[in-house]
Amino acid sequence: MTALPILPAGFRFGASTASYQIEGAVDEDGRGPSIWDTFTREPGRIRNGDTGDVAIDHYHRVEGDLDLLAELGIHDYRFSIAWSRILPQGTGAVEPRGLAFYDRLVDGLLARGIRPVPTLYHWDLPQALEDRGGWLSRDTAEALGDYVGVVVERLGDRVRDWITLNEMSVQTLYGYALTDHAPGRGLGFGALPAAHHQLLAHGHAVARLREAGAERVGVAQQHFPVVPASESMDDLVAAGTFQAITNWLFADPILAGRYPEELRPLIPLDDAQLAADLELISAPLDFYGVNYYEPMLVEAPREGTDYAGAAEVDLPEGLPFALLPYPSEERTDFGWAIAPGQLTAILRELRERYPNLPPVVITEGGASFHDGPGPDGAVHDARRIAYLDAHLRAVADAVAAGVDVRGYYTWSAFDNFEWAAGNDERFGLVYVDYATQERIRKDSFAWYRDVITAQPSDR
Ligand code: IFM
Repeated sequence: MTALPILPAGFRFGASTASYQIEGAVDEDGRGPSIWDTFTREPGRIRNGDTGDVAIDHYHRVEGDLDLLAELGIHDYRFSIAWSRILPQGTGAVEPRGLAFYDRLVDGLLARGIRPVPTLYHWDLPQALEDRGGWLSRDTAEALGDYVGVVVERLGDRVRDWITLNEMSVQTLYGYALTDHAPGRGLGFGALPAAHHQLLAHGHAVARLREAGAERVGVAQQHFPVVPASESMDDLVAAGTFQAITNWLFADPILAGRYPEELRPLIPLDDAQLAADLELISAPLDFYGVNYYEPMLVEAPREGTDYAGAAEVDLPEGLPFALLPYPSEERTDFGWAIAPGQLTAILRELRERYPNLPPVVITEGGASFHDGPGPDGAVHDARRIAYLDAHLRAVADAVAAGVDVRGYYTWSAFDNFEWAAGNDERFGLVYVDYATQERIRKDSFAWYRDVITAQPSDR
């Protein structure tokens, strides 16, 4: 493998995590329950019945974990704030012990020379808000704005970079349209209000952050490149529809102030209200976060074909598109296609679609490989190194093609609770033994550190 660096001076390397996936301590210091506490307690929802009750116990091991991040040498650490630690009921009384935890985390990062990049919402909606309608209710968008106001008042003197929401498309699709993620509603197209209200929440969050003088504000969006299974008109139309639902439904309102035309009739708002909402939603951003994992292969459903289990997302029958596994010689241990060229492709597509695209940060990229400690006690994860190397080169290709990409954050710093897949899927640069909570640096940890060290800095 040729040595990196291949990215422009000042390019920022980071690592990402999220509160419910690492913190544990779900009943401590006044934290209120979130939809994931409820969901993980429902039988059959999560592989092996795993939960985030303890996860990697980061809440209690924060100092040691921060030392590991410092050793890794990352410029930026993206973590998320658990809404129900700050406002246990989602609105109303503030829990000072929750704020104190993130205060310590931010101070600990700054003391180690790492820039904190908090995500304000990464799927762990307070259960009290779900009980009042969750993301189907417009009030939840306003409640998020108020919560953001509380957080920025406390941390805004030290935090300069903020991410509003994580992957609203995934929460809408898996949590509201299907039943794979919390809250597991299974509403099909009835999930669309959840999309609009998360977008609106993003708009409220940006407004609150701007009022408080935040320097850099962005959002983290999952972008699945959508590839038609053939050049036939039917497949092109099917892929276009799926593309609109997974990508443009969430990116167009933010980056272009409109909904994709074909989806507008499904948004139950009159024109005046929609225009006002879109104005808020499309307030300019300082960066646009792209989370990239794999492409989707889409075709027009063929009569008599059973698509159940064909791709990793099982869609209900009767839709105008069907998902197939993306053809790839290499797959992660989670079964996801490894296709770095598709990262370059989606970045170029974003730049072409949005003339006002702000600088991009890859806010997540990584792979689950199940490697564990060998006889020598070390974790030799050569496949993760190859994966990251290829994806960094794909980013460099996008930069060479004129896309302004400013950073890459790997998912994830540590192995963690992978939602419906539980603890088996391991995305970390640091291996975590869930029985003992021992942390073991994987080979990719040293590799990433060396890449960062070799990167010309303009800091
Ligand atoms: O673990 C998740 C993360 O929470 C959101 N983006 C995708 C990751 C891997 O599935």
